Amino acid sequence: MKLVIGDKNLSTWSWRVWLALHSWGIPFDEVVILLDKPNTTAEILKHSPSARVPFLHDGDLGIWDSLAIAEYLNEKFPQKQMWPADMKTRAWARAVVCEMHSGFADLRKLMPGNIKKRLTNFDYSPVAKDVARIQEIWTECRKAHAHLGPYLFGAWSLADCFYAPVVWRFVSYGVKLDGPVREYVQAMLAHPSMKELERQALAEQG
Ligand SMILES: N[C@@H](CCC(=O)N[C@@H](CS)C(=O)NCC(=O)O)C(=O)O
Repeated sequence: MKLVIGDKNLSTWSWRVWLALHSWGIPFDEVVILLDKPNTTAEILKHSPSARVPFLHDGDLGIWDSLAIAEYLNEKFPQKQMWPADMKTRAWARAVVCEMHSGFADLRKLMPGNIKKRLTNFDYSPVAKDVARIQEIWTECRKAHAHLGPYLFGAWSLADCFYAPVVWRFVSYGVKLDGPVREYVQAMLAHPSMKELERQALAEQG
């Protein structure tokens, strides 16, 4: 399989799928296309008809959109258990992932993902509603699953891959973190695949 992604430092949608492949030990080649360059769209269009990354090549199949790719990986590698095993828990996990996938536009706009960035005193009050809702999601997930492990649904799942970009946004923009939210961010930053992605992003030029 070959994954087409944007910069390791910037491409939040790419992070989700890269984390899924890396964390579940699925071998893949990668093509990195730098975003915000004059030829970015032309380069992406060589792979993806949506002019967006991530895009996954698997033989003669091509899939775009991070959620469609994640669901494909889940079906292709059922033994990896990317979603929680219990049906009701799985439905909850998909609900929070879909809420992330289709929402929080204000937060994305005001606080673009950038692993290298560290701001103090950033005024995130214009997106306080988004920040509060995400913290509510994390707190409720952690409350119900803390006995099973440190991630949203206990064990590492696709839900964590989809919320990883917010973890870095909260760190980059100095969002105040307390209690279970703080613990979750710490657990995420300590995950080996999160650390590897961070290492590669910090090493990236540009
Ligand atoms: N809903 C899409 C969104 C993909 C997206 O917007 N990707 C950005 C990069 S993070 C992109 O390709 N931008 C194209 C550009 O900057 O020209 C997904 O989940 O994959």
